[in-house]
Amino acid sequence: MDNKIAEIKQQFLSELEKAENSADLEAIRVAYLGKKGFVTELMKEMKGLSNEEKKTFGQKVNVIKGEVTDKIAEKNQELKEKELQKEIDSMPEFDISMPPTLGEGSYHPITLVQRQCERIFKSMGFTVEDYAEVVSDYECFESLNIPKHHPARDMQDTYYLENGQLLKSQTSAAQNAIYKKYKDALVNDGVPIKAIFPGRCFRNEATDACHENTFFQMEGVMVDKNISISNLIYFMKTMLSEVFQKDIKVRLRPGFFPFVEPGFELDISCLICGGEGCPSCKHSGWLELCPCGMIHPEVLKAGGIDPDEYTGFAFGLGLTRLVMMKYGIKDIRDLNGGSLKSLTQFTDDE
Ligand code: FA5
Repeated sequence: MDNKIAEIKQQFLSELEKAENSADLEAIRVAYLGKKGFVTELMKEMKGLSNEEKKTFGQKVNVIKGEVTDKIAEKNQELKEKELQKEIDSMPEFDISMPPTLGEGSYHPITLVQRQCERIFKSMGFTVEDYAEVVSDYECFESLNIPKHHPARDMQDTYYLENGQLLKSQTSAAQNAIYKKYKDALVNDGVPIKAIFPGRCFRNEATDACHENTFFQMEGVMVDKNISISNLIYFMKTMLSEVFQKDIKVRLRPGFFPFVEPGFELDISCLICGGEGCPSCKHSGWLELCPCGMIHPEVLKAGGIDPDEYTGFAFGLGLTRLVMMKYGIKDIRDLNGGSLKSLTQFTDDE
């Protein structure tokens, strides 16, 4: 009997040695520990033995059974590790320091048009200013001749922060700081203030095809002696014809803004429907693009500039709407939607 146990053990070890994968191992397990396996069959051989012999033999069978079970478990672990290593080895090498192999990114259409406008205005002697998105009530309203409780505030449903500051609802919020920054050069050296300041604006708007709660404007101001409305019209027309590379139909309507006097609304003929009327232009054929006007004397005064000596114009171009017109984007929400499929089709065409 001892010989038989030794033989089985020997045979088991040599078969185990040859097992290459978990399927081989399972076959060995069944061959030795299964219902009709070598180890199980050994128990049947106890039948003709005396009680004392049964006890000794039983113990030996249990030992080999335990050994076979442990060795199979060990081999199972070893094979699993080997299989994992094989899988790792077969994977392509990944170098974390390599640049991504995805296609090249592209600029957002708003960035493209903003940069184009910046280039055009720079070529006409304007500086490009950057300004904060969180501003004070003074910057956004009071310095612009819109005191507390003025009804003009109702036009811009503003996000106020708990600390009393607010999310800029119009790029005009930078006007006061720009006047203060350049007034000395204007007064002492006769350098006109010519600045544009593009920026993101926020209003608690119900969104539709032409309104978003987050959108871009581009403000522009020019202050010097004898600035008139003709200067304003010249700069706006030059900018629009450069952006669209064609003659654009514009119209001026009277418009009220407390920080300009007189004030206008500059509309352009809707380029999406060709002026026929569509949801993008609220079926009017015209798109309100650029409110503008002559800077109110009180606003100049708040910026430290003497309104009796200097005059100026200001405009607040709806940059997001300009982008819609330029690229024929029918719904403003596509611009904030983050869909790379729609946004990556724009390239800098200059
Ligand atoms: C203003 O914000 C004034 N600060 C503009 C101004 C500047 C007037 C300087 C005079 C002198 P208004 O609220 O109309 O005005 O907005 C200006 C432009 O921003 C609009 O013509 C429009 O093109 C764009 N705009 C306004 N609200 C939205 C919105 N919710 N979504 C997208 N564009 C908008």
